[in-house]
This record gives sequence, structure tokens and C-alpha cells, in this order.
Amino acid sequence: MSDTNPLHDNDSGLLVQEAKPELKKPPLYKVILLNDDFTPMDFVVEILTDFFHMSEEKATQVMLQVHTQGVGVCGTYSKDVAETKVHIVNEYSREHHHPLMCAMEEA
Ligand code: TYC
Repeated sequence: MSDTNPLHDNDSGLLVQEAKPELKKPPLYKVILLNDDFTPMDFVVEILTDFFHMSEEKATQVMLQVHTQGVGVCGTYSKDVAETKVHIVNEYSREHHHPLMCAMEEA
């Protein structure tokens, strides 16, 4: 009976290395907001509704989480999307003269 195992090269008897499947998924990143003493609460809620598509209620919850715990998660994204969100939010805050800080960390 002939050998049909793809790991065996039937002519030479040498093993043929199969390509390993690529198992690793690209990492995801959490976009986070940091608390400060100066940014108005309404402005933070506006950021969360407008840039992270949260309802007013969810945005208020997340804003209060940041206000009381120091940090809160706006969402989880691919690296490119997270970098863009961080950039846009920080630019928008600077334009409005608020010290709000948005950052990202690997999920
Ligand atoms: N601590 C701010 C205040 O009392 C409100 C605030 C919430 C600021 C969340 C930043 O990411 C933040 N006005």
C-alpha cells in the first residue's frame, strides 16, 4: 500500500515540514480616560457619546467611574483604531482648553 501521509516525501524518505498555522491574533487595545480636577463632567460625557457612541446613561456611568476611581475604559479596538481615537480625543480636549487625558493599553 502506498504512503499518502503528506509528512512523508515518498521519493526520498525525508520528512517534509508542514507550515505551522498562524495562531496569534493581533493584540487589542483598551482606550482609557484618566481623571483630572479641571475638565467639566459634561465635557467628558460629550466625549464618550460623540467619539465612543455611548448612550447618555452609559457615558455618565463611565465618566463617574473615572471621576471616582481615576481611570475608566471607553472601548477596546485594534491598534490603529485605538491610536486614532486617542489622538482625536486629546486634540479635541486641547482645542477646548481642557487637560483631559486619553490613553491606550494592551487589553
Ligand atoms: N474630576 C472632574 C471634575 O470633578 C471630572 C472628570 C471626569 C474629569 C472624568 C476627567 O476623565 C475625567 N470636574
